[in-house]
Amino acid sequence: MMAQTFKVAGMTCGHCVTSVTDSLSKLAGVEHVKVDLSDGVVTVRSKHHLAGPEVAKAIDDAGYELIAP
Ligand SMILES: [Cu+2]
Repeated sequence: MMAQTFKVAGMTCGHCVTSVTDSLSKLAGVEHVKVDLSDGVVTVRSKHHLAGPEVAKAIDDAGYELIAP
């Protein structure tokens, strides 16, 4: 199990948190997603290292933007 943190732009409310959490939770190996709305930091716990482009796409699909890995 490992944890990675990502900075995400555009999240403003609980709905945004749910959208990003749901999208990232669908990635293979992801076990837990925690979103800190106040600073836009998303922590993902997973069975293996997640590739940046994979994470960026999941966040983009949810309608937000990965601004820093
Ligand atoms: Cu929102």
